[in-house]
Amino acid sequence: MNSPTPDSTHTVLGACPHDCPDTCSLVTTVRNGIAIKVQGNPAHAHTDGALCTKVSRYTERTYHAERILFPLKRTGPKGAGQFERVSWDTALADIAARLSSIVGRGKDAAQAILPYSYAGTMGLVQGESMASRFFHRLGASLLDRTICATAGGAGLKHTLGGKVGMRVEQFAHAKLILIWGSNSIGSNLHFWRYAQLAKRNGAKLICIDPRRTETADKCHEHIALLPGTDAALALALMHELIRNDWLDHDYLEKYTLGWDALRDHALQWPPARAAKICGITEDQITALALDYGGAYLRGEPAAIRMNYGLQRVKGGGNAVRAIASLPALTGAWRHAAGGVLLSSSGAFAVDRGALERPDLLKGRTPRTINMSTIGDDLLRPASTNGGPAVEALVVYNSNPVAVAPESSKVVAGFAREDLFTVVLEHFQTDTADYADYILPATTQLEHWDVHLSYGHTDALLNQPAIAPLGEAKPNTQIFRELAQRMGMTDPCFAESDESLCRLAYGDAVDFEVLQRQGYCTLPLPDAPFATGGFPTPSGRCEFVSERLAAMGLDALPTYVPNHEPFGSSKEFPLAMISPPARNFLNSSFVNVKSLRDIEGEPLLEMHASDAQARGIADGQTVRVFNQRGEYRVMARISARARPGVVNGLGVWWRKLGLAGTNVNEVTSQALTDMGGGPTFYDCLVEVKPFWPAAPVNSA
Ligand SMILES: Nc1nc2c(c(=O)[nH]1)N[C@H]1C(S)=C(S)[C@@H](COP(=O)(O)OP(=O)(O)OC[C@H]3O[C@@H](n4cnc5c(=O)[nH]c(N)nc54)[C@H](O)[C@@H]3O)O[C@H]1N2
Ligand SMILES: Nc1nc2c(c(=O)[nH]1)N[C@H]1C(S)=C(S)[C@@H](COP(=O)(O)OP(=O)(O)OC[C@H]3O[C@@H](n4cnc5c(=O)[nH]c(N)nc54)[C@H](O)[C@@H]3O)O[C@H]1N2
Ligand SMILES: [Mo]
Repeated sequence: MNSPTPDSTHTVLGACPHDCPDTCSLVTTVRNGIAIKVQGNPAHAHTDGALCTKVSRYTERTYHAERILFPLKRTGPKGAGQFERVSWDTALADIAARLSSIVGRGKDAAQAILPYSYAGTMGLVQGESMASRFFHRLGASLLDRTICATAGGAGLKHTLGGKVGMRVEQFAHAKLILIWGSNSIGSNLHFWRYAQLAKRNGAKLICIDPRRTETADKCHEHIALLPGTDAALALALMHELIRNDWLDHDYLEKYTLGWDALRDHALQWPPARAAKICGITEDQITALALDYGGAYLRGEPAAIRMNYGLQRVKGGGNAVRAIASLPALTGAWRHAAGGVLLSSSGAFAVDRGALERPDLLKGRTPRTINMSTIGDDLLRPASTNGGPAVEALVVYNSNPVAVAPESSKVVAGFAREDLFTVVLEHFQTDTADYADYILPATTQLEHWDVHLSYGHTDALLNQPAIAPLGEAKPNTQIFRELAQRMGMTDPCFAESDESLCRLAYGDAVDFEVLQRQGYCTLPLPDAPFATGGFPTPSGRCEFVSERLAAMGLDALPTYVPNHEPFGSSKEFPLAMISPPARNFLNSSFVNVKSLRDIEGEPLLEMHASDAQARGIADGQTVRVFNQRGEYRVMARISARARPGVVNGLGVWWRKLGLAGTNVNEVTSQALTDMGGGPTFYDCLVEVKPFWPAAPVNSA
């Protein structure tokens, strides 16, 4: 905001980089070159001057005593976490030599190199700009970045046409809000503010979630369905809307595709059928239909806030399709405060081509590896995955050893002695423990970036507030220097971070506005689909999708049972979900002590009946296991868990959890119906008390 003068205090405008729908506008106070405070920008409507507990502690994370401040080279066995300090020169020269020796083996050999990254920062510049240019120029394997949202993303695309929907601020004016698969208070706090405004104005709030979350506590009703059964519930809702003729026939006629087929399909889903599958009562379904249909009859706006929690199961894409279809049945889209929102990121015109430069592939078509199956992929021999075995891995903005499913495989892959691994990080994470080199990366307070949001429709700019700590460098700079050492002379490798920030939106966003106020609101209509205009091929809300049919999938939104359906295994009778912990952000912040202290220790919430049946007492250490593995955790007997479902909260760092394990020991690498996404919440387990004296496999 104002420029630094020596020995003075000034503030700098930034953006929260974390993988969260809120993407807050930040104001950092800097005194004598040190960031002393990070606050929410009061001028930014969505942030409203307030931050979550995590990010309000951002200085604690930035100046953490365990920040990686120098390049480190491995000295012990893989995974032991033993490193020595080396110079940038030594590290970059060795890494460049190792990568060059792979590339030099001939045509397509570079595919043995794999970048692995996700949304440690959501920044468009410190994410896939210079990094992608570097890997494209090499001809390295491509990474399919599926670990979070691709099933739901595909579901939206094949229904509404993209990651589009209601404007989040409009939720404040809704009269009915379904909070579907979202713990808003924990993971989308700034949306919750709008929901509360609506509640104060008389809106009814209904939470649909297997877990009784803190959000469910504050809603008028909670429907605790079994994980992975949302499509059955949505189809039964349609059944009731049809049976009662709570339908906007004019909207259906003009702005939807395939209504007759969907109608026939939904009529096969009477509430009794869905109730059995969902593990809820028929009355709950008919009451929900009355609420949704009633809003239509009264001419009141009904809004649905979905989140990605519900698409981490085999039928995740279809579930999103079924739910995203609902507003078209009642014409809820006619209201600015009606419709559905899962992600708003499709509203941003990001010039990814300019940032990532896929043209540097120069006609080569490297194979693509799905990040959600990294365990299997690292263990695959040559030629079984469309190319050579992975020999070099460059990890940035991600902690796969903690967050990827089926840890035993992931750990075995990372432990391969013949794998050369480079990790760009702030901290010595579980993944960094397996690195040959750890390279110190800057945090958001130390670098430039530009952001979109998947929970609102404002673009943001992040300007550096302080100089890089120690010898840390931005991801972009690390790839620039590697490119230079590998003889990449294209001018695109010399572009500065500030230029990359300007490139991201081109003329679509006014950079001067970004610089002046930190954010820029996209000019969008309030009721985007009031008269159709969906970005689908037909321009309509597509109940029937030709594109899905062409891919051999069901053309209609369908209930697809889980890979591991509840009740299908005697050996592993409990369904486990592992939703986010409120004070962590995936595995980020687990090492910030004040936040870890709030979370206490890794917890497994269990219903009293399930605990009693297993002789488990509250606070006791338990083993959670299945055919894939076992992790240890403290049992919390709690009404937050419904019978039959256990909630393993948060992705803890393995080394900070019990017995060096976390929830992903038991999750599977099976994928979703569309989008190739992971199925973290489609997971059957058994739970037993842990008796230290007993042999581990005594179950
Ligand atoms: N504090 C905090 N905030 C976060 C994150 C975090 O780790 N911590 N993670 C961020 C990330 S990466 C993302 S992708 C976003 C969104 O991430 P999401 O994972 O969508 O976040 P939540 O809204 O917390 O969780 C979804 C809710 O879905 C519920 N759920 C699980 N299975 C099912 C199901 O089958 N059906 C239904 N209806 N509900 C189900 C869970 O109990 C949980 O309450 O949040 C982001 N925000
Ligand atoms: N069991 C289970 N597993 C899950 C989930 C779940 O709900 N249950 N959620 C899944 C979801 S939704 C997601 S999105 C994934 C998330 O998985 P990841 O994207 O791997 O997210 P994080 O665990 O937050 O790890 C990000 C890392 O990036 C680092 N980082 C941050 N900024 C920078 C930077 O500027 N430069 C560099 N070099 N590094 C940086 C951080 O220090 C951190 O260690 O996890 C998934 N895993
Ligand atoms: Mo995510």
